Amino acid sequence: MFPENVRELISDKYEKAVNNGDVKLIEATSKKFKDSKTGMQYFVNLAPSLGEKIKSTEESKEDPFARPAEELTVLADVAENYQLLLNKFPVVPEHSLLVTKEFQDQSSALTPKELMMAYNLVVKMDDEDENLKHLLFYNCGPSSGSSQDHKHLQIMKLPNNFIPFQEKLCSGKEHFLPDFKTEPLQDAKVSFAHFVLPLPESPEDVNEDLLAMCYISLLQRALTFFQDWLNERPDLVKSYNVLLTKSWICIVPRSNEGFNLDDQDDQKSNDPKLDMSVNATGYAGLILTKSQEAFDKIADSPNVIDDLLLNCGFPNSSEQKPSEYNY
Ligand code: B4P
Repeated sequence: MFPENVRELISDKYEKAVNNGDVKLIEATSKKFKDSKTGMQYFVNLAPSLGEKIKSTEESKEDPFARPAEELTVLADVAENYQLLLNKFPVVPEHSLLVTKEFQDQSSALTPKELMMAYNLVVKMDDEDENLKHLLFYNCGPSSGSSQDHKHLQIMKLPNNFIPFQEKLCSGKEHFLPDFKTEPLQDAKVSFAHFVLPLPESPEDVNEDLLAMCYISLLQRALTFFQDWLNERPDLVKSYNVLLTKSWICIVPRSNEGFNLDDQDDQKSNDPKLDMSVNATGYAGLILTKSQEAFDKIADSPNVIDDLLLNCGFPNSSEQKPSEYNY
């Protein structure tokens, strides 16, 4: 599906594209924080120049993946119907996209074939000897933080020595599939709902069927929220984030793309709030902001991120019994 040297192919293509100005690496300063309340690690990127990117791309409603530039194309043909492209506006070098050749909707579920491709790509990109780990993610639906409607999965390198909370949650746990007695893992310390399953240690034990069963069982829990909140939020449109590494898979149901202070009733509250949007990466603790003000709020009190993630998701449901899921 992917050549053995896919990491090298991405690296070479990326270097050329940056030198020729075809990829624009967005400059960012980054800092790690730890939330003392939840134990969650955050890696925050402050990228003030993102504001300019947003202004320059706002007018263009064209599908950027319909006719991708040769300069950004790493593999023009993956499993017949997909292509591997460089992200034109990365914050993390070599950030790449797995895109359908023909237009498909970003609100559509991942297929078993796509899950297998995604997993294979992560396995080929990771390198234990070099401590190189990747996060593959899919922003699905209008509130998931996606900006492009053409179906695309994204992969980027995790910061060195950065441990997403899902990794800790799965540490020492064997792979299992949820059933009527066993729920997916959910960290009770964070405020937002999320569903995680550890994957088998050996890639040889991972196949399309296993990934599809993991995905469906997690998605079932995520979609329950949309049914339960129908009365309170009739405007809700099904949206969720999928996060995948070599060792775990996670789904996060989403209620809002971002948090807008102007829309809130509780403006009287003195608690600082973050006025920004998040995509799947946020739910691994990777936060991207273009505003110094937001960065300072986080530095002052990292727990504001947990509050943001709750406002863009749903309340943690780890206390709920399995039978209460009825989707
Ligand atoms: P989407 O799923 O639609 O949206 P997104 O990742 O949230 O990126 P967005 O475009 O909204 O960018 P943002 O300002 O939030 O993904 C679309 C992808 O296609 C993006 O990666 C986009 O850059 C890329 N793209 C757009 N036009 C393209 C073209 N013509 N050719 C090739 N690729 C194209 O964030 C800016 C960047 O930072 C994005 O790359 C984003 O993915 C990345 N990012 C977001 N959160 C991050 C984090 N926490 N850490 C590091 N990087 C992060």
